[in-house]
Amino acid sequence: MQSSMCAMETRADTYAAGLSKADGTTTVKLLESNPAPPIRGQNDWTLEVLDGSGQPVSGAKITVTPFMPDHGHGTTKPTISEIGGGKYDAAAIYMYMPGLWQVTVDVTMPTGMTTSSVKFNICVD
Ligand SMILES: [Cu+2]
Repeated sequence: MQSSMCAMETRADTYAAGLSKADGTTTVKLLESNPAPPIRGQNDWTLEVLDGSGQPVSGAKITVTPFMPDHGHGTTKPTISEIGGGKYDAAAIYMYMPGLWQVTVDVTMPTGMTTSSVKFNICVD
C-alpha cells in the first residue's frame, strides 16, 4: 500500500501557482514551480517580488534557502537569476529527502534599505 507522508503534514502549504507570502510591505509570490507541485528532487521556481503598492520590483537581491526543520539540515544552494519585470528564477532547488521543507526567500530591495524574509512550507513525498 502506498502512503503519503505529505497527506498527514498539517504544517505544509498547499501548492498552487501564485502562492503568496508577505513580510511587512513586501510580497513574494511563487508564480510557478516546475514541476508542479514541487517534487522530491530538483525543482525550478519562478518568483515574483511586489512592493507595498503591489508593483513588481526589479533589481532586488534574492536568496533562496531550503531547510528541513525536522532534521536540521539544508541542501545545495539554488541558483538565482533575474528574469525581469519583478520576476526571478530560482533553479536547482534540490529537496532531496521526503518530508517538510521550509524554503526561505530573503529579499533585499534595490535601495538596499529594506530586507524581507518569507517562508514557503513545502512537503514532498
Ligand atoms: Cu532531511
